[in-house]
Amino acid sequence: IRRCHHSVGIIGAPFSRGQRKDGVEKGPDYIRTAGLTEKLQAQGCQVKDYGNLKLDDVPNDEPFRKVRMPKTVGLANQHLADAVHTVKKEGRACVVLGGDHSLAIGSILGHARSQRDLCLVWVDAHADINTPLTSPTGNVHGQPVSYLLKELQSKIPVMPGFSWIKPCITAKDIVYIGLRDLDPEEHYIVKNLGIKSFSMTELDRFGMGRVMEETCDHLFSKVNRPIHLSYDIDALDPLVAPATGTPAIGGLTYREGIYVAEEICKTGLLSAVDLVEVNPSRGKTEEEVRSTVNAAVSVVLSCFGKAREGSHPINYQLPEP
Ligand code: Z70
Ligand code: MN
Ligand code: MN
Repeated sequence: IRRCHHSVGIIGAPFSRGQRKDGVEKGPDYIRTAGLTEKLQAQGCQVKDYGNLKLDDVPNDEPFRKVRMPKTVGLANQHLADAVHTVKKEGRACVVLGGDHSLAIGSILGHARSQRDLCLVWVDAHADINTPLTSPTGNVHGQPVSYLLKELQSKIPVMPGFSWIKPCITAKDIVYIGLRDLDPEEHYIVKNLGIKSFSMTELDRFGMGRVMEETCDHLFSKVNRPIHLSYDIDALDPLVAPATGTPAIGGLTYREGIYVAEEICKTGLLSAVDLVEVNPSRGKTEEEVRSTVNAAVSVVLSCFGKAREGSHPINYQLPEP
């Protein structure tokens, strides 16, 4: 069975100001050069590439408390939210290629404009749920979830560049997969709000099969909803995806990483995907860059119908002798 009747819109989001390391802005073009569009088309997807967002630094962008470049990150997310909204209005599944994970703010808010009841699967070594006031680094890529959560609204200060942001999800709408590097304040928030979380410990206990079953049970217990999959490449083990800003040892195998995407695809509910934190400049060798980019492409292909069991056109007929 050919599962993929997907219409897909690709947005390049070369965000880099949500963190401090150069090179992550090159992620979208490396992923394209590896043949993402052609490979999606070859598996039956209809693809429209919306190109890269044009992002500029806002002048005089002083830190707000510790938060770095708030106006620049806020404005970039406003542009991305508009672009994602456009893709959804045109009836496509949206793929946002990053760029750092601060882009999840605009990606999810833009998605929520057309899909009000969306749920969020966050695949990452990190929870990215620091508030501006708990962040140990000031990097917005460690904070995006905090701006999106209704339960944390009272803990978010008014910040330059961020006044347009209104939280659109609640704690019960989120599932984390792959966590292994949280700040104490983040662990407090995740536990205190009761966010469903499958850290590497739960993965070791249950295996990825049961983790994905419970993920779907948690999100779709009452009704089916559109899924926003926010996939940080650093969820994968650094042996598979070393070219990323904050590699964390002990991550998902390639097989586990692909399995997440296959299962999300099989729900038929995938509405938008972020693929973030591919940083070609962080590869120590060409091979490390190739392996990381290849993993990113494979995750997206699996999101949109590529199956390891194989597949065939629905009307296929064997040739007659
Ligand atoms: C830390 C912070 C983070 C990614 C690092 C790190 C967050 N918790 N996220 N790398 N992708 O700065 O808030
Ligand atoms: Mn992340
Ligand atoms: Mn991460």
